Amino acid sequence: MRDIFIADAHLLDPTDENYRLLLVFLEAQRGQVRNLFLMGDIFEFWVGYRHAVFAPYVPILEALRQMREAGAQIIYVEGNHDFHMGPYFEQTLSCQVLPDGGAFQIDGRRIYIAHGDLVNPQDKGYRLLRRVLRSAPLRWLMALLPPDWTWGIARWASSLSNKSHATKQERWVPRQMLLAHAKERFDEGYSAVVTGHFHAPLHEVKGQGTILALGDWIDQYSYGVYEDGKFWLESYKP
Ligand SMILES: [Mn+2]
Repeated sequence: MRDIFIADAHLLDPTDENYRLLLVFLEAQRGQVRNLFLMGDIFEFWVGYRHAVFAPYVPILEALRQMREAGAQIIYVEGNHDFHMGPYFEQTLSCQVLPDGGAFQIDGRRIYIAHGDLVNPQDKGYRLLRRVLRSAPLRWLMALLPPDWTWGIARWASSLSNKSHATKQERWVPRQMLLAHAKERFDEGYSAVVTGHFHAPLHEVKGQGTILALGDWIDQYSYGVYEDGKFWLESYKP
């Protein structure tokens, strides 16, 4: 049994290539996975309601339910596009939801898992926005709006931010920042740090531990694997 780590699929429409391939991948992994770590931004937009889910996400939710039924424990680390995972993830899928990431034990070793959007301590503006978006009042407001409206607002906000970020298309891992972040975690006793968010894969073994940045499920189709005490990255080629 292996552990699988996936991040940044930014799923939107079941007919998209990356969405389709994620379903194929999960089906092939079914029954062989102990822990499935969904490391954030799996969804382009998610907010959890008690009795409703967004229609485009029905196929992936069903695939996750089948993974769960086949014995996988699902751990959801929230991203900057998918948070307030809510009752569907916590109850229906019995996921362990970690809003900010944090500690996780595998085979008696402590690893640190996080989406990666908090790796930069200088990014104060983003941290404030993040706190507001995740605050209780905003969660209540979103719960009061009809799901069709939240979906529409989120798609509109995302089209605005895509426009403003159109110039910085290249994807890179801020390696030094990630190493500094990992060093702090290693000093706290963690033996591995796994993050997503940067859409570029990175795997380094430093004296104290392993650093894994997952890449994405859009261009790289990269994901992390842990088995028999070792971490590595793989790239999915169907
Ligand atoms: Mn992200």
